[in-house]
Amino acid sequence: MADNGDISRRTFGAGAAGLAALGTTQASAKPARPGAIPVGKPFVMTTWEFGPGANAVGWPMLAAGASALDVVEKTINHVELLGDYWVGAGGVPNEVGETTLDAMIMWGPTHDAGAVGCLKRVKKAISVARKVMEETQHSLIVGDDATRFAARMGFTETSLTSVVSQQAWDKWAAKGEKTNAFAPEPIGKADKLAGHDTVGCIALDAAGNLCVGCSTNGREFKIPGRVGDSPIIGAGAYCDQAVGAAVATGNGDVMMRFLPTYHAVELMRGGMEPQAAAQAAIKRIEDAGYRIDGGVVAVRRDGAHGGAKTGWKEAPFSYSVQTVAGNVKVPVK
Ligand code: SD4
Repeated sequence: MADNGDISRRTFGAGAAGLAALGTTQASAKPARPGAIPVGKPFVMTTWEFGPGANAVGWPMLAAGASALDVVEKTINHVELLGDYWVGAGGVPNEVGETTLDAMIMWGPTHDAGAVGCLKRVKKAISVARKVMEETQHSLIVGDDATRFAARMGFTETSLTSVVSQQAWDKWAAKGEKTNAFAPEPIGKADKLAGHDTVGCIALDAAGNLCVGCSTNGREFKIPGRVGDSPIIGAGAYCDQAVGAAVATGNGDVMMRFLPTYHAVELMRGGMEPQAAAQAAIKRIEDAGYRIDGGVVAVRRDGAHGGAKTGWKEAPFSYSVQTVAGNVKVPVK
């Protein structure tokens, strides 16, 4: 993937002395088409219940002038290290009891992106995804090779198993059932997957640059090697510097077949409001007959936002947006 000339692959993470204490970098990169794109007012949006706490990490960075890239990474790192059962270390095990992670990050000014799929034994998946974006020409690295890449980039290998994930697997394995990944496709009839939580984050910085990221450990008792929608660009997340960004959560095995975040961003490009764009992306999946739990949140670069969901009767899906005016938590109906 090419740099746009404004910022080189290796300088868009360059530090600025004034922000060093925050561990952040300067919001120095210029929009792709200066003049054509309004700068906009900074915001950070994070999905699910993580929202308010995660935005409380990202917003002070933005307010201090940090790059949206740093904000998305650190906001997601916060969630990855919470010990949640669906995101990051200690989360849902696969069929053989191992926790593996998917994550991606995409940077508006260059349209560059980096992702990891089925990452093993490394906690901060979004940070490894950032290294894929910044240090290589690749966009997606998977499996044990993603772990080897992370080690090469200086990340520490550690077990992602926790007492909770071990107990969950022991209980499931004791039943002797086959993973539900072999069940028929959820067409016409709702899937029976356990709850979900993928963290998605979108930020716009003071320089008017947009970034999106997401991180998950995917699906309980998945077949080893399974990679979901989260690290697939345009499926789990997508951004376009001139338009806005979107993130997805839910049954990624189905959702990735529709590239719902790409779809939502393209609809916003055509002038559709964010909420209508998210609804249309979800409707495309429903219209194909799929009955899943899934959600999309779309944020236009001027800060207008909206979300849509399908299914999810039990888990109340929400997202939170923080601006200079404070944090707003929005339930998705
Ligand atoms: C996946 N989409 O791997 C993720 C899981 C998720 O809300 O988002 N759950 O399928």
